[in-house]
Amino acid sequence: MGMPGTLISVAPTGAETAKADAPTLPTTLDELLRTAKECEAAGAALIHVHLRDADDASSLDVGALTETVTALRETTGLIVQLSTGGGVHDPEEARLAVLDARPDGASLTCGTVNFGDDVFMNRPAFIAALYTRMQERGIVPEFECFEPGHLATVTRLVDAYGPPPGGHVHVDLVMGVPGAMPGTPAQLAACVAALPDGATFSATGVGRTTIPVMLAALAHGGHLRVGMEDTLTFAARQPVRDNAQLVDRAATLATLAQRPPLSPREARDLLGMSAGREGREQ
Ligand code: KMH
Ligand code: ZN
Repeated sequence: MGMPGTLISVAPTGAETAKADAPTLPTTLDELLRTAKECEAAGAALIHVHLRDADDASSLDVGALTETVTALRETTGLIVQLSTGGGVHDPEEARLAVLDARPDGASLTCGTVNFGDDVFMNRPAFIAALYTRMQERGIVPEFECFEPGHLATVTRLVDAYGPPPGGHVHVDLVMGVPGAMPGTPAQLAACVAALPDGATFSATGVGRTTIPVMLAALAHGGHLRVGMEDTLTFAARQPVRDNAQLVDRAATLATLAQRPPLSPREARDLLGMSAGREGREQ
């Protein structure tokens, strides 16, 4: 069997950057759909979605999320993953209600973490509530680990509540957040050694850790997340043009590593999503 391809996920918006500071950040539905199509053409298979309200703040409005999930499915073949992290100030109830929009997948942050000048709060009981609600709804979690200790929570969740829908564990290492684990090859190697048996992983490096994390992830057989949620500078003194530029660079590096981008269908197989969400509902 040859080397497996690379899942490229794009996180185009996030909750933190102001549109005024990054004018190509997609913050309206039209902008998001255009970005999604460009990123799919450049090699992305999955989109990690945050919405903004009219004031550019994080929005977890279930109606808008549902409309977005439908529109992304109509206009692209991308796997649609909604953020249940939102912004640091979003309340737990609203974060749980994101799952009412019935995406293919959702992010699940596996612990509390310092986040710049803020704290991104994720209580154990809340993490468990998100996980079990995803199991009921057939929504595939992506276990977001901002700190090495968050990996222990992945194992604890699966041991306590059983496997995720589709049966496969996929972890995303979010590295280089100010206040959290560094985005270094050595740190990535330590996290890879702590993954649960059989798990796959993606990694993203925030800011200037983007490239070392991307290269280290490829070297360890991992997958890539890129996008303006995490990276606004393409190179020294060169702002990112748009999300497709970041996806294109990731696809080029993955191809050079002899692990070209997975199609959305291949990515669904990897993530245990091939049966469709209805087939995974409990
Ligand atoms: N915006 C961060 C506080 C996620 O999407 O699940 C949380 C975050 C993680 O972006
Ligand atoms: Zn996010």
